[in-house]
Amino acid sequence: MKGKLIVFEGVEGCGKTTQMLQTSEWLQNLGFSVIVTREPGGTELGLQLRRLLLEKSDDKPIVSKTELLLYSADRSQHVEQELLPNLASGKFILCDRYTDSTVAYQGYGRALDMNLIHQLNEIATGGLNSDLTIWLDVEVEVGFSRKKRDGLGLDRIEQEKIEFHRRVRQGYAELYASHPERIVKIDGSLSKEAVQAEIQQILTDKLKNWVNS
Ligand code: T5A
Repeated sequence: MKGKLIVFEGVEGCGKTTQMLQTSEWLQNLGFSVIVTREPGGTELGLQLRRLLLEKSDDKPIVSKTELLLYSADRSQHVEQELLPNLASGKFILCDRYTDSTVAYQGYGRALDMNLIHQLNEIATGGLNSDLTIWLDVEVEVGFSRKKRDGLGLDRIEQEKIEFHRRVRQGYAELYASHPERIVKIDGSLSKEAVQAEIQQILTDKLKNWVNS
């Protein structure tokens, strides 16, 4: 079987990271070779870009178009250095955020030109799409109440106004409506166990097709 790219998406605190790690463990127990990675920050260069992107700096705000270019640069490096080689060697890649984040955050959130975003996504990925994208949908307030409970503070993007994050969620809803062949939606407000059970069910069905393809 060829390698597969499975992406986890959603607003802040939707539970992506938690679910991605549990899914990795489950797939490994089934005998698959799995790597987990993320954007931004899935490479050495990407870690530096992640810091630039998420650190709060009031006196030197990042211009929206620069922000878009930095996320694209991170993705370009990540695709070449991590995703393509691991897919070629037949691995399952579980990735925390990918191209849909740019559409949702820079497109819907920042209202940047959608054609420009699609062009940059195409350039950065060379046309590599996910085999499956799992969108964990929660109300923005639910995600932030989880983050508040964690007490870790908010990064530059998390500190945007609530309306920004509502537009991001709307962006995911529109992406889901446009790409039902690629994106599945799960109610991220359910318990961690219930969300994981749904993910395992979806992947069990997918695996039947993938193994035979
Ligand atoms: N970004 C990214 C862009 O603007 N454009 C882009 O192109 C890309 C790629 C990246 C930031 O960059 C932006 C989006 C982001 O702002 P990130 O690393 O993805 O940041 O950070 P977050 O999205 O903030 O990820 P978090 O790790 O904070 O949130 P997660 O992964 O959604 O949530 P998780 O699993 O860490 O859980 C958060 C808390 O909730 C609990 C967990 O235990 C944890 O305490 N939790 C639940 N509680 C109750 N019920 C459940 N079902 C729960 N699931 C998790």
